[in-house]
Amino acid sequence: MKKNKRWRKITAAVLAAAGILSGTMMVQAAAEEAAGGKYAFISKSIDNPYNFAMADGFQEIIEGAGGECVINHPMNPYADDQITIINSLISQEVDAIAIAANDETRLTGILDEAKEAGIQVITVDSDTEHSARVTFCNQADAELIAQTMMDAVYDIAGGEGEYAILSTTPHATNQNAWLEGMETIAKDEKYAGLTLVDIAYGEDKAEESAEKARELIENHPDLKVICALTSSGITAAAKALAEEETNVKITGLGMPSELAEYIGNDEDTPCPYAYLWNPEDLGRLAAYTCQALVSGGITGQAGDTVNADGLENTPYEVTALPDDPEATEILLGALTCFTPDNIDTWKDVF
Ligand code: RAM
Repeated sequence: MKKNKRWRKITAAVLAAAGILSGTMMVQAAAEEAAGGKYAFISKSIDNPYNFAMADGFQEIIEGAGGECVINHPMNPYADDQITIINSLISQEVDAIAIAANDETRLTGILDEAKEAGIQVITVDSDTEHSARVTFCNQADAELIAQTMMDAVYDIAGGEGEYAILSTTPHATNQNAWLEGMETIAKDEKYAGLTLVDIAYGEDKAEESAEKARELIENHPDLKVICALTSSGITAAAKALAEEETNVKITGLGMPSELAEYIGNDEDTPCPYAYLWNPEDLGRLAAYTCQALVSGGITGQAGDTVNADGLENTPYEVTALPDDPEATEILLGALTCFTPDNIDTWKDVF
């Protein structure tokens, strides 16, 4: 079946080159192919509402166009779990894989195999080595995220004192990019009064993240702020802080629907404010990108555009990475701040 589809694409291309098939017919053929394809989404792990939100957005667009959607949530946020899934998807002859990578380098071999099998591979949320994927649907600029996090810590700590960072695993590309960004920004004079005392890894799991938050409070009696770069971690840690009745505050990246009860201005509420992008839209953008690649509408090169009906910034431009002009990404947009004033509205959105 896969070969037939490829053959259709090749036939259409040959006919078009010979001037036999009109441009409109080409687009139609491509759209039909994209609509009928089999599209896979691989999240970092199960037990994380953020990943379900991304998967929902992805599925909505794929099935809305008549495609088949295969959603995979690994049991653990590790490369090995994702490698097993990718192997299976190669056997299933899917047309495209969108993956939130648990590891920057360890997926390269298996993703190369997927590409050799004719599968379009993109990353979303968390990137791999650039050669392993065609393009990356990036939620927001890593420097912007890092700057936003540092400024939140600075503001909540009152410009001075101890802070800690709660991450997921030491291998997650997105977490590491934001972390490194924060460490660079922290060298600026403005942040000289702040001291990073610990980086904890909660594996994107509720229990582990809560446990790490408790350890941070215990090990650092002068700790003022925890910055959680993980949506499942921030909620679990916020709950732990509320239970511990500590003065330590938390901020970071979190889903408003989950965090709502922990956001507030009063002393007892652990989170003054937090940030995120729309994870459903990120999943939708990944789906549109996969469809455009499978249909041949784009190749993932800089200058391509992805039409994403219903998304705020459509059409989305494929841009070259400043540090690797051969590689590209597609930026979803900016971050939204969830405050005591707007949380009641946002908690019903995602
Ligand atoms: C967690 C994951 C994900 C990250 C969000 C903010 O759910 O680590 O990759 O983007 O948090």
